[in-house]
Amino acid sequence: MSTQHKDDALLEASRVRPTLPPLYKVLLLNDDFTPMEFVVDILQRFFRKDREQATRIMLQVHTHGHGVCGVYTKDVAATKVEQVLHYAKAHQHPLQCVMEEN
Ligand code: TYC
Repeated sequence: MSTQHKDDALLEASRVRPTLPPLYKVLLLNDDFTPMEFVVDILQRFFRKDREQATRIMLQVHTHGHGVCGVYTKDVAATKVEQVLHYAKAHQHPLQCVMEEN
């Protein structure tokens, strides 16, 4: 198959089936100091979880070391991480939040 033909086929495939943007998980990490109630509040405030979902995720982090708060595009995930770290720092808690490609 000619190079030109392959290029045309690739172009056609991307036109018909546009690729989805990469998604990122936002994770909370466990520590020994941040109060459980503060973590539940974070999950409700920044990740729009109800109290039951927030409590479940907080306990997952507390028990297993990390837990997924949500999955977002890169910019949204980065903003969530920034908001959580800023809010935790303002309240003098060492809570850590990271993002990781899904
Ligand atoms: N391990 C904390 C405690 O016992 C609670 C906690 C949960 C902290 C989740 C951080 O992301 C976290 N107070």
